[in-house]
Amino acid sequence: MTAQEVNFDGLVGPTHNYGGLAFGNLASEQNVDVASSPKAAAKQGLRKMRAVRDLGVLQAVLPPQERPAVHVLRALGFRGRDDEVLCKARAQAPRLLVACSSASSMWAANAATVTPSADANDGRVHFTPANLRTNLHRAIETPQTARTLRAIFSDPRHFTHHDPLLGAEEIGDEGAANHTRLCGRHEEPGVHLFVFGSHGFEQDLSRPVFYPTRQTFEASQAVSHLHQLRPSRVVFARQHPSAIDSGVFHNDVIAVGNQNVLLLHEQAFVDQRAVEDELREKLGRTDLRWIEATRAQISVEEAVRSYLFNSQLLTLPTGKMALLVPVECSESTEAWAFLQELLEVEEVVDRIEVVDLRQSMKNGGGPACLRLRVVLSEDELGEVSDSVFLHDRVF
Ligand code: SUG
Repeated sequence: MTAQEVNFDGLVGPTHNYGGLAFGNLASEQNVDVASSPKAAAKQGLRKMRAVRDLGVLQAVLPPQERPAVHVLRALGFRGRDDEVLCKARAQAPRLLVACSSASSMWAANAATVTPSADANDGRVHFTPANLRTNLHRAIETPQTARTLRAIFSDPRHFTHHDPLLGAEEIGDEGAANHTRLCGRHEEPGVHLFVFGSHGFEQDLSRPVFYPTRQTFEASQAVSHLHQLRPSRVVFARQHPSAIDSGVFHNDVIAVGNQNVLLLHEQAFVDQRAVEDELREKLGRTDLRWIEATRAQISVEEAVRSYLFNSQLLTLPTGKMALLVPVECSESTEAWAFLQELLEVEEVVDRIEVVDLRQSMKNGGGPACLRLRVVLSEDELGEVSDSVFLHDRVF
């Protein structure tokens, strides 16, 4: 049976703003208090979804979460009517109100880790909502994300939902932003690349100096166990600490993969050659196309500025691939030159689509951040309500 990837994008909510909430995410730090336009942000997100759909790739929408999260303020002791709770929070704990007002659930790549049925011993699609414990404004997304995913993928014959990992530092989990599945065709068993920033129990010297790590090895390992993935089909890689210190707060800021293709920067991982060798070995007969940008081609800093690797690498109905990149890539000489090479020399992609997501990008959220990939067989797809898919009447 064939399988295909569905992209679930988070819809931008009406409280979208620049709160400077994400330490280590340079765009978030740099744009604090810049005026936002939630309407423009929502339109940009929808246009991006339409571009994906127009490429012939299935596109679905995740609803925004209710914000300001008055229920969180109440749970923290603010009392009264909703308007009173908000006024008191503004007077007594303004930063808390900002955190409770973030529209951050738009970055659906952090919603959960999802693995297809072809890879699990029980033959089901597995979901683990991310605990997002590094930042309060993100951690408060998890309960609603879990409910939303259970509602959309409700048939227990096909879908298994795990509880989020407990919200402790040692098991920080940021979901699919640090997970890439490589395979031949989507329906064939895949190899899972889990990327972590640090070991939860280690006080090691190889941590980044300036910025926090968000994903731990222990969290990635737990998700791989829960999802019943075979150890012979799992690879763990550690993010390069200097990349994290340059603003690579998630792996999807420096690498993107699809099927047998992995695009990445040479400074993505510690011991990068060993990661490549292990992936090749575990992929067996599937020929991995590992395409690495060197520092001479583009610095990590420029990769972060342009979000070159936060692109969406999509399989088209023709079997060829397209890369959907943020407009910032077309403004970067180095990023654009690398893209031309992918198109003309490597011939790994057939076309490049440029999208304007500046509203989200100012918070460090590019095309790949805004989507959660779910690979589904025809039967599984048949169990998902048509109402979550993007239709023309949305525009
Ligand atoms: O968690 N930004 C998000 C961006 C998430 C991007 N996702 C992926 N790379 N997959 C974050 O850092 C900024 C919010 C603010 O500052 O108002 C923020 O949370």
